[in-house]
Amino acid sequence: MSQTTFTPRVFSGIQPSGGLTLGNYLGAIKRFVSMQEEDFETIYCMVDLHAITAKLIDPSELRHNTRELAAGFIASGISPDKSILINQSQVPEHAQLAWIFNCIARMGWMGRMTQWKDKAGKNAEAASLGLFAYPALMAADILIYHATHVPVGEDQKQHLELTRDIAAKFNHDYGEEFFPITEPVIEGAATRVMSLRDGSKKMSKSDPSDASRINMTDDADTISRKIRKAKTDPDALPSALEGLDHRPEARNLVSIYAALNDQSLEEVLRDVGGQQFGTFKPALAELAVEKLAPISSEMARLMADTDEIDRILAKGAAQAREITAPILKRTYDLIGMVS
Ligand code: AQP
Repeated sequence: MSQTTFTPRVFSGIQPSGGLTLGNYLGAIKRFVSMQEEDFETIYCMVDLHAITAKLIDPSELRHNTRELAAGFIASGISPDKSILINQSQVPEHAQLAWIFNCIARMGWMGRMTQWKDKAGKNAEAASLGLFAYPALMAADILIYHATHVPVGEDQKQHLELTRDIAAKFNHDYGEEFFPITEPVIEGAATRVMSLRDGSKKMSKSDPSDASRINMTDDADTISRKIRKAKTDPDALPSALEGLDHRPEARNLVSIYAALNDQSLEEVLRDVGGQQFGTFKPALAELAVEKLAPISSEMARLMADTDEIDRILAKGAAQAREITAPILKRTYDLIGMVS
């Protein structure tokens, strides 16, 4: 196969399945923002088609979540002038390519996805077909742009590997290096932010306990209270990284501090080693409020006029389709569909 050169292009998305969490912000959005300033075209997406795979959402709530997520992206620093901002269902080529990928991916590949196993739980028979096919739609989201890089949190690593497998199989089956083999970008001090109530569980928007997460819309008092009540152990903080071994809750709070303050874990531990949580938690709460309050107040301002958000998403969809329509057309041609 001939060597193809792809435009350096970033794609990533977040589900409007609830409100944005600190996990989404530190694991994904902070990197989305910085990649805008690098040598990439950047496309960021509210993946509303994914949001209905685990359970159906009240229609007005889904619309609200989607606009609020767009507000969260913009308030965090994603500029509609530098990045293409879209809502997935407004760019139909995502779903069209997903169908093709449903026919490329193998059942065995999908069945091995840990997110499928976690979310379907013991009752896989009752899970939706969409939940099973979720990673094929995610591969389509990425590859319909020929995206070369995808910034994500740790939890999405396996889905990115599947995206690479789908691209490689398509390229092999149709004898052309048509889709790029996309690189995951998993960077930062907090690529896996854990629940504040249980250091072995990921912080998640759909966790039934609101105390387990910091929502990007939480006010200062709520953030402080949640951090004060976060589960910890009785020991003082260590001065070196090895001292966090087997202390998942302590590691989580130190990682959050490091990511919010753009420091490494080692740097934070050098400063706070020896402190009790009674001292460290208020410092973390103060830092979290300082960093998150401007974002939540800008989100509130944007949500006061959702027409502006809708205009941004309509413009983004039009820009996106200039990229996606020719890629879908060429995909159909390669497969042998008459056009
Ligand atoms: N806790 C986390 N730590 C680091 N990164 C995280 N991400 C999510 N949670 C964390 C990253 O955010 C991006 C978007 O994720 P998503 O919302 O589309 O899906 P998710 O990973 O399933 O997130 P949630 O909050 O757990 O949603 P629900 O509860 O609906 O399933 C991804 O890059 C993800 O890695």
